[in-house]
Amino acid sequence: MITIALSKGRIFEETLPLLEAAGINALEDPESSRKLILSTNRADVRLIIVRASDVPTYVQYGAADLGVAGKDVLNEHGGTGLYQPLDLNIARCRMMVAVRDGFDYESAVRQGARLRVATKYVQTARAHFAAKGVHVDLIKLYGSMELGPLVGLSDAIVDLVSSGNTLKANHLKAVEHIQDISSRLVVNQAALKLKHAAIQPMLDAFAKAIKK
Ligand code: PRT
Ligand code: MG
Repeated sequence: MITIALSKGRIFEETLPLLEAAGINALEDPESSRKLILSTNRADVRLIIVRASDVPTYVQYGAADLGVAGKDVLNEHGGTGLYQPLDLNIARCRMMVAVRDGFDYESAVRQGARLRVATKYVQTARAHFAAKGVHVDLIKLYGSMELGPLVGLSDAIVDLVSSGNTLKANHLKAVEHIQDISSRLVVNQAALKLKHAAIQPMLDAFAKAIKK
């Protein structure tokens, strides 16, 4: 049995065509089904539905053989025990620093002010500001980071931006680009050896189907 870990929403939707290219079709839709284990047209392949940030953990421990996870999530997880053979080029967005419209980020940084930064991406934020030599107090949040600067929780946020509409709607502006983000295929290293005959053809089919 090959188990593939996916999260609901954009990753599931954008992975479906890649699965199809490998001859794998989900028999249920996670948006309408409450099942967490979904069968496919192939008796030897199943999908499990987990939180986006839990995908690397399921694959690391071998509870799933394969998974699809954003680079943002992999940066936070660290990637231990994971083989990352393919950038699937899906769920693309940008990791950015953003502040309130009126906030003078440049001079705050120039004056060596200690910035308060709210984020779900603590490792990414720590590495980014350390590389710039900017002192920060990191405040860990689990979502809706955009609220932080509006209610005085923080000076800045580190968050993902795709259309920019969420920043605009909340009177925030992006002031720094940290990294381009897309989702990667992750593979359990032991499974790749033990189930090589089943997994390698899937990797080949995914690689061929990736849109540049
Ligand atoms: O939602 P949940 O808390 O369950 O988990 P999650 O947010 O980690 O999962 P999900 O499914 O929302 O995102 C899965 C992956 O999609 C992320 O790990 C990213 O790699 C990728 N991705 C691509 C995004 C976005 N685009 C994105 N725009 N993830 C989140 N966003 C959010 C962003 O955090 C911000 O709040 O969308 C908002 C901004 O969008 P715009 O279009 O208004 O700029
Ligand atoms: Mg989300």
